[in-house]
Amino acid sequence: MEEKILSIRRAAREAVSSDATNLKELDAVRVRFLGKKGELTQLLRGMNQLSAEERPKVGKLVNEARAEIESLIADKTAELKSKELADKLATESIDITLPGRHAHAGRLHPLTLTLNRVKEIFLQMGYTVEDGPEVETDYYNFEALNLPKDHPARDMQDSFYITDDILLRSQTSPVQARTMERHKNNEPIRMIAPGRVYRRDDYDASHSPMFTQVEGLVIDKGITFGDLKGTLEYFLKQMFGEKARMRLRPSFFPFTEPSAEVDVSCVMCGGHGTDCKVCRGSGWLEILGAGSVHPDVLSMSGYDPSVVSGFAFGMGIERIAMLKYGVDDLRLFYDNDVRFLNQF
Ligand code: 2NL
Repeated sequence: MEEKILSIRRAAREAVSSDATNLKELDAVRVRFLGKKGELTQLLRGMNQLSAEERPKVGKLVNEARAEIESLIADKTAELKSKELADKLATESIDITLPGRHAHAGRLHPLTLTLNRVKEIFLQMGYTVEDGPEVETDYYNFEALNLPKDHPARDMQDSFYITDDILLRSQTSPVQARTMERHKNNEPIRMIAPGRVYRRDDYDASHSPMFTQVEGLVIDKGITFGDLKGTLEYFLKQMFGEKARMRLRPSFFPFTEPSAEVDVSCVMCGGHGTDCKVCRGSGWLEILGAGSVHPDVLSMSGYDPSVVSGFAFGMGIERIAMLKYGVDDLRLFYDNDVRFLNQF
């Protein structure tokens, strides 16, 4: 038995020093001697056949053998690990002179940038930002805004109808109508409603069946057309710079009376007009629609037009972004070509 243990120790020394040239082989050696079916373990199993005097003696020898083999393997493990690290360092060298890889940071879309600026300007004036559903009922999209059933804008050819009574909103005004309904007792409102709107338009350089609109609504006692003028002039100067001038032209919307088209002096030529391609020589650019809220629109949503009055306006964010950034085709905003988007 003692002879057997000595021979196992010899064999283990030999195996650790010559058979194990890497960590995997070393583990195989460990299993061979110390594993569940290993040579030393087998020996321990056979000990119940020994006499009572021999057992502790042999047990001690086996333990000594196990301790020696374990320590041999531990030393060899450390040796192999440091050898592997040294090999790695020698073969996997890093060229620290290589230029770094560029990390591309995302950025905000030009329409988002423009919308953020519009929101910021009105938030500074104390407006709230409201939103509502893009799938609307005929009532909120048209009826509540004084568009009677036979109005041409309600033609099936002009809007995306889902059923006879449900459609994709063609303007953000339903958000205003819903907000007015929530307010009672002629409470004042100062709000903007930004969001996507849908119309059955062509898709070309200046039209899209989906675009981003911002509408505004102010209701209070004593609100006049003069308040509208002052507000929009301030907005346009904030948006396009102090030099920007404003012009109103009479117009018509079913939901406002009187109504106006709002022009801003050309952002390209400053209003000169001469040879200007942006304003086509006129010096002016149409930028907003606006007016005093029609009394019927107020009463339809629970306001008393003999107590309060209001103004409202609407603008297309794509058009403002085109003018602000000098983009001549609105489709560029939807293509999402990163070579375009990276420029903002
Ligand atoms: C436009 C022109 C406009 C309004 C929108 C409005 C909303 C309510 C009451 C009265 Cl609830 N008016 N909105 C008024 C005038 C013009 O939009 O967006 N052109 C692109």
